[in-house]
Amino acid sequence: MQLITSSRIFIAGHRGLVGSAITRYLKSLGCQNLLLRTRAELDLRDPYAVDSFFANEKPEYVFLAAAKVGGILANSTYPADFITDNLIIQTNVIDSAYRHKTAKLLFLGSSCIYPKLAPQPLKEEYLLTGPLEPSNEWYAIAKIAGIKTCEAYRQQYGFNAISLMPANLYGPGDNFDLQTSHVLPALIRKFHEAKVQRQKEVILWGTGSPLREFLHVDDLASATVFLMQNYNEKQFINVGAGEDISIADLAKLIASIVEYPGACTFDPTKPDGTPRKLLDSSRLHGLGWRHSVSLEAGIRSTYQWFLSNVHVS
Ligand code: GFB
Repeated sequence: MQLITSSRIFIAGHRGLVGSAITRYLKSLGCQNLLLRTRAELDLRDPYAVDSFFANEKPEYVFLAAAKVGGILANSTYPADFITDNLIIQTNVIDSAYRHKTAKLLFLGSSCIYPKLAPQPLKEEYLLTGPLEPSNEWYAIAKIAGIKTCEAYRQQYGFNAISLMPANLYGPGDNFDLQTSHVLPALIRKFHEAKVQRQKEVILWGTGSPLREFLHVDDLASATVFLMQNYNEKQFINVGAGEDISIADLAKLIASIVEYPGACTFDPTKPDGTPRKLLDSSRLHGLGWRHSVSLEAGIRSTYQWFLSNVHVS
């Protein structure tokens, strides 16, 4: 069975950064049978509601992009929510998809599943070879459990569930709340507001030395559909852009795009998180997929999205 434009496709989490990008991409391909539910319409933490949704709608393909996500501060402020919500949501959706005969499910993880001090770039086989980064271990444990749930349902039931591990994502639809967001949207907001308010200095967290690999969410969306069409293995697969950048250099790049002329100071009392998490995406490249959005172009378009949708003045 192959995903075609008339397939019944459920995008769990279609209002989030990832789910909205997958929805846009599938619509651009002409998919007409997208099954979309807001949180008010379908609480994915409720196993009975999820089961009844699958029983009634019988999705053929599932993109599992619903998750409790956030940046370094959100992860350490809400550890119970990050582990429990994610475990419950993914278990409900994977189990119902299997029981109601979904043809294929794609689960989304994160590069934080790898050990904090694993060799770089991170190959898929480094999973579970060392201790996790403490600032996001709750989220990482839930995502590792999601990978293993997919593997277990494949092994025991022959259910075609695949998993992707993306680099740090950004793009239109991102969360720009300074308390809960990831670094890239936080810096867009901080530099923009400092420019508008003519502040002389912007304070950023940590030392600026950690390295991060950023992938535009439209590239991730294209990778999810590519793998939905072309990949049917137990082994989860990395999805990255192949390059990383220090937080200090990212700050310089964003400041220049936003045209903020002032200074930028790091507050080392705030956590750095893991020192580096560059993915080795050669397995995916070997299948024929490549990303296409450069970091600079991606930040420029995300800044425009922010100006039109978040900070309209
Ligand atoms: O994106 P981020 O919050 O999470 O932070 P992680 C990345 C780096 O940016 C850290 C620094 O070294 C932060 O200290 N940073 C500097 C800032 N200024 C800021 C700021 O204003 N806001 C934020 N948020 N960071 C996440 C995990 O880790 O990666 C998630 O928490 C997930 O679980 C995600 O896996 C992909 O990259 O450290």
